[in-house]
This record gives sequence, C-alpha cells and structure tokens, in this order.
Amino acid sequence: MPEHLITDLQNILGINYVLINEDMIPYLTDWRKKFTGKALAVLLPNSTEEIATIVKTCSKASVSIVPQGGHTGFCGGATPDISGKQVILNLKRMNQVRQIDVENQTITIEAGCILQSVQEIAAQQGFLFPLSLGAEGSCMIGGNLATNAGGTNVLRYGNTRDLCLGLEVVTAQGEIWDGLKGLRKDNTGYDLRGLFIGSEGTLGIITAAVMKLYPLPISQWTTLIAASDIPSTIAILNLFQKRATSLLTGFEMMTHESLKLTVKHFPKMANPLKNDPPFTILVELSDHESEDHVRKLLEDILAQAFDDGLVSDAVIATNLSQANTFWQMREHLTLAQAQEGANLKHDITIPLSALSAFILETDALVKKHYPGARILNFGHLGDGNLHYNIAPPEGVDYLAFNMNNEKAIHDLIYEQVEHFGGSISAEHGIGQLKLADLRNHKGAVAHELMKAIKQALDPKNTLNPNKVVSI
Ligand code: FAD
Ligand code: 2HG
Ligand code: ZN
Repeated sequence: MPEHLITDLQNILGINYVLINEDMIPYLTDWRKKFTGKALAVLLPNSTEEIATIVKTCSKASVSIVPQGGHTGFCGGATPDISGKQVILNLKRMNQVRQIDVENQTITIEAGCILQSVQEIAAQQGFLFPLSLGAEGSCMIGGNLATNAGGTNVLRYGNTRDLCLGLEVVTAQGEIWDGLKGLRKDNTGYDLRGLFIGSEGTLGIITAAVMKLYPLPISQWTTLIAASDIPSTIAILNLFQKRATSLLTGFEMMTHESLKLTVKHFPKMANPLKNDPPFTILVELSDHESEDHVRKLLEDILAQAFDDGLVSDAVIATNLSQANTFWQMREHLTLAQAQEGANLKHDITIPLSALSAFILETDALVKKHYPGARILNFGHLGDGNLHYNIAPPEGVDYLAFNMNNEKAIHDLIYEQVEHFGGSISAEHGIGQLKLADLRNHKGAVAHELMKAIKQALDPKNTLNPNKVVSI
C-alpha cells in the first residue's frame, strides 16, 4: 500500500470522512458480534462521483474495499477481514430521495437510505413500500439490494429483487453505470441489474436504485392461530392461499421453543393463545377495497380451518395496537436469540411439499447427535423459508458449544437441505460465513460460472474479496 493512500482519500472526501484508529471501532463488528475485522480506514462518501474516485484510487493502490450499509447482515459480508489492509466504504451519507414518480409508481433512492425511512416517505405519499424486516430501523436499501433481502412481505410482493426496476452502480474499475430507468419491461441483453442484486458487494457498489411502490392497503387484519403440527400448518397456508389469494400478505410460523425463549427475555411478549401450542401462526390479510370484506373473509377461512380440525385456537387482533403486538412477538424472536447468545443459524428454504418430512427427520437427527440442544425453528413459512437455528442445551456455554459443534451441525443440516431439494440461503446470503459451503451446494458448474463472473467484472479482486466466492 502506498504511504500516501490515506492522504489521497482525505483529499477526496475531506478529513472528517476518513475515519481511522478508534473511530473505526463501531464499523468493525457485525450485528451478531460474530465477526470482528480490522481496517485501514472507514470511508464515508456522499456522492457517486466520490465513490468512483475512491474505487479508482484504492484499485491503483491494490487495496480492497468492503462495502457496508447498516451492518445488520448475518453472514459477515460487510465486516472486513483481519489483515487490517482493507478499507470499509460505508454508504450512510448517501441517503437522499432523488425522485418519487407518482404516475410510474416508483421511488428513486440512494443506497444509504434507511429502509424504515423509505417506508415512511412512501406512506406520506399514499404508497406502500412493501419490503419489511426486523432490522428495518437500521438496515439500508443498498444492503437490502446487495443481499436481496426477504422479510415478511415476500409472499405477496416478492423479495428485494422483485421490487427493483433500476440501479446505479460503481464498477470495480471506478466507472459509473447509470441504469436508473424505472421500466417494467426492458429486454436489452444481459440482466445487469439482476447480476448486481444479491452480489453482496463483490461485483459493484450500488449507489442508488429505482424501486416499485404499491397502493397503501386501507385495511389489514392480523390473527394468531394455534396448530399442532407442520402438516396442519401447511394445510392452513394452502387454505389461505386458495381462499384469500392476493389478500394474503403475511404467513409466519413460530414454534413453542422459540416463543419460550422470547418470553424469557421479553416477558411482555407472552403468547395470547391458550396452552402454548406447538406451532403459532401469524396470518395477515390486507385489502384495498373494504374493511368488512376482508374481516368477514378471515372469519370464514378460520371457521373452515376449525371445521377441518386444522386449528385448535385463534385470536384476531381487534385494533392496530394489538396487531402490532402480534408482529412484535414475531420480530422479537431474533432479538431474544441474540440476547441469549450467538446461536448457529441456518437460513434455509425447502419446497413446501417436503417441509414436514425435512423437519421431522432433521429434528430427530439433531436430538440424537446433540441431546438437549434447542431447535429454534421459525420463519416465513409462506415462502418455505425456515430459520432453523440451533442453540446449546440450557446452561451450556455458547462459545464452547459452537466451537466444538459448529461445523458438524452445519454439515448435518445442509446435508438434509440437499437431500430435500432446498437452499442453504433463503434470504441472508453467503458472505464469509457460508463461503466454503457454497461450492458444495451450487455444484461445480454453477460455482465455476460464478467465479468467472467475478473474474470478469473484478479481475483485480478489489471489491469484497473472499465473500461469496474466492478467485
Ligand atoms: P450490511 O450488513 O451492511 O451489508 C450486507 C452485504 O451487502 C455485505 O456483503 C456488504 O458488503 C453489502 N453491501 C452493503 N451495502 C452495499 C452497497 N451499497 N453496494 C454493494 N454492496 C453493499 N434479512 C432478511 O432477508 N430477512 C429478514 O427478515 C431479516 N430480518 C432481520 C432481523 C434482524 C433483527 C436483523 C439484525 C437482521 C435481519 N436480516 C434479515 C438481515 C439483514 O438485515 C439484511 O441482510 C439486510 O438486507 C442487510 O442490510 P444492511 O444495510 O445492514 O447491509
Ligand atoms: C427473521 O426472519 C430474520 O426474523 C432473522 O431473517 C432470522 O434470527 C434469525 O435467524
Ligand atoms: Zn427471515
């Protein structure tokens, strides 16, 4: 690294926006406190042109760049390695709304906009920006795009990729690609936008995006439903899909074990359903027409589910505040697990038709090989997405348990995922956490294609090296 790199960067950004020494500390450790790295500097640019100049400067000095948004990712993608030779490029100052196009129903936003503020700005204009996840108060739209985040509205509106119409990206060579057209159809060759979405900062730096907006629903009804097993849970999902079709906007599953841990850390999050059922399902219906219609539909579907013997108890939220409490129960699962200790996360998808067998077999294997280990299984069941997390037996130290068992537990669960035709990452991505697992999972051909793409777009390995794929 040339001696004068820091001075060059200070000349580009101004001295206040090149953090060094202890000022870097908040940027070096991820949300879960699982990964801590070192860095030469943390850079805080506020324009696309500044980012382009930084990339050219760093590339010339052979210094690699770790893009960072809200640093809430679960796979260590935004955390630098321990060499101390990388720079972090945090996009939080790139937080302008560039345009709201009411007729086109789009919003053009910079990568550092906080997700929740985008939802709020859209709502002020009478629109819904449907991306919604527990970290929305601190994750940023660039991070959401770079991870192709999912969350709780995917069932109805799709994941971040489905919500994006255009991107502005700084390439690994420091060129600016302006792809900010808000077009719903554009078949002009390779899908560059699609390539950068979900690339976790390894192919380009996303600086702005055109995102879809939707009409705000006028009515939402939220209910908690008790189910005794996974087949009933899936039958309930299918019933709602059949009868509520596009009015179904949320279908989340929480197991008894995960809710027990939530109440331990957040006693106010007690389950209003009687007798702590094995499975608690949160269902949300949304309507743009009439309040009465959706309420009646919900009651009818529930009545049918009771008649069919699928449901043993249900509570419909009578007001917004109660609906929010139901959602908070769901969002506090992750917070409670983080308070308890950094457990072993498996963010997986399984085809719904194979889900029951997967859970039955995998639970049995985990219980056999790791007696007493807690299976904290919950997730966006409507998408077949489970968060199949494993915590040590009550009272056993997390660090020691993870150190002894992490690889074997990941292997066991990922083998099961392969066997049942699933994916080892539904929504959190690969980062550094699953780098080694990806090759097995994708197979040699797909993995080589991914490496060829990285090699073609970033031959000097300037952007987020050793995340997703190594070249
Ligand atoms: P970061 O963590 O800062 O970065 C993530 C990756 O993107 C890194 O590889 C980074 O290098 C890259 N990156 C960041 N910004 C850019 C950019 N501008 N250009 C190029 N690359 C970039 N995720 C879900 O999908 N669904 C959930 O339901 C969900 N719930 C969560 C709940 C909680 C409580 C927490 C803490 C996290 C949750 N997450 C969830 C994970 C996380 O919030 C998402 O992955 C989110 O999209 C990350 O955004 P971020 O801004 O924090 O990105
Ligand atoms: C969620 O769905 C997040 O709440 C976090 O994706 C999942 O804590 C987890 O493993
Ligand atoms: Zn999730």
